Amino acid sequence: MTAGRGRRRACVLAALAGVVLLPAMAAAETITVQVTKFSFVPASVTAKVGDTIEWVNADFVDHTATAANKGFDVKLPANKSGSVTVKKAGTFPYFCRFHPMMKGTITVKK
Ligand SMILES: [Cu+2]
Repeated sequence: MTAGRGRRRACVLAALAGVVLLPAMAAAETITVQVTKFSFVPASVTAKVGDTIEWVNADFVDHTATAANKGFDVKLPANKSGSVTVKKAGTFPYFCRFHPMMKGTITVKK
């Protein structure tokens, strides 16, 4: 009888710990990249799986953030923003389809 109650209390404590810890572990961030004067600033960003990369286009022309491996192709109209949520670890070079000299890199860690 007493042993059973003790085990149940341990289960409740474990469940409470899970409730407290999970939101902290799942917290995803948004990393902002400015698109200005035909360049990505900063050109290299580091993110974790689940984070969102947001590009804010401050230029008066359209740009894109297009992965070299075609994993994403985000349109960035003049004075607008666009974003992508990264789901895999790795290094992802990207460029602008309209101005291929515009280049950036997203490094995603687990
Ligand atoms: Cu461009």
